[in-house]
Amino acid sequence: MQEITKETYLDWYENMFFWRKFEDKLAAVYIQQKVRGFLHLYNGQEAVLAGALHAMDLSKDKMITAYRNHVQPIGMGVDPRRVMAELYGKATGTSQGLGGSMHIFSKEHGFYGGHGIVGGQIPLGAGMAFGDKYNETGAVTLCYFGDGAARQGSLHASRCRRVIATATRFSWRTAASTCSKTTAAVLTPSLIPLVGAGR
Ligand SMILES: Cc1ncc(C[n+]2csc(CCOP(=O)(O)OP(=O)(O)O)c2C)c(N)n1
Repeated sequence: MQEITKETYLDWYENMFFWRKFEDKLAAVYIQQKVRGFLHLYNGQEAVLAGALHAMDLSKDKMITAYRNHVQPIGMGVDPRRVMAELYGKATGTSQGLGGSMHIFSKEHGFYGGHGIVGGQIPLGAGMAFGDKYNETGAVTLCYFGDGAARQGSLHASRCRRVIATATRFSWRTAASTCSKTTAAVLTPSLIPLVGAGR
């Protein structure tokens, strides 16, 4: 990992500030109904992204996440105007305006979405990491999910598959899972039922 210097902190701050402003603007145009459909923001979690990007090798590593996906691709090098165009449903957007808020995608920049099905990105991320391990590229896949998604069978099935693969031939050190523990699954408290289930 690169050294963390004063310039790094300033760089992080500048990026985080830009991402926050970008999403604040989105919230404003959403209220004006210029952006349609759902809009899930990443506000408040920018530091997680700044740190993760610092640890990544952007020439080969990949990222996949859920629907709070507007600023990650920008951090990975996608032109913010293309992300904004996608949200406006324009042909110049990252998915030609067909994906919208939850489906920003840029294979060129190693950003694999943007997924609306809670937990849907987890087995996909595990598969991407497996592909890199299999092809010995040395690349790492970062897979983000919320604590609500942590209850999805897809997480446990992916982990189980990983155990089987490790026991046979492959070691999946290429997959890094990042769980955003906000104690909320959108508006539903995600810890209360978990505590109940543990009794
Ligand atoms: C398979 C599936 N079930 C239910 C939903 C409805 N849903 C959308 S967001 C959400 C909560 C997800 O919570 P979490 O993973 O913690 O992410 P957060 O949005 O809180 O960051 C649910 C249940 C969905 N999109 N997909």
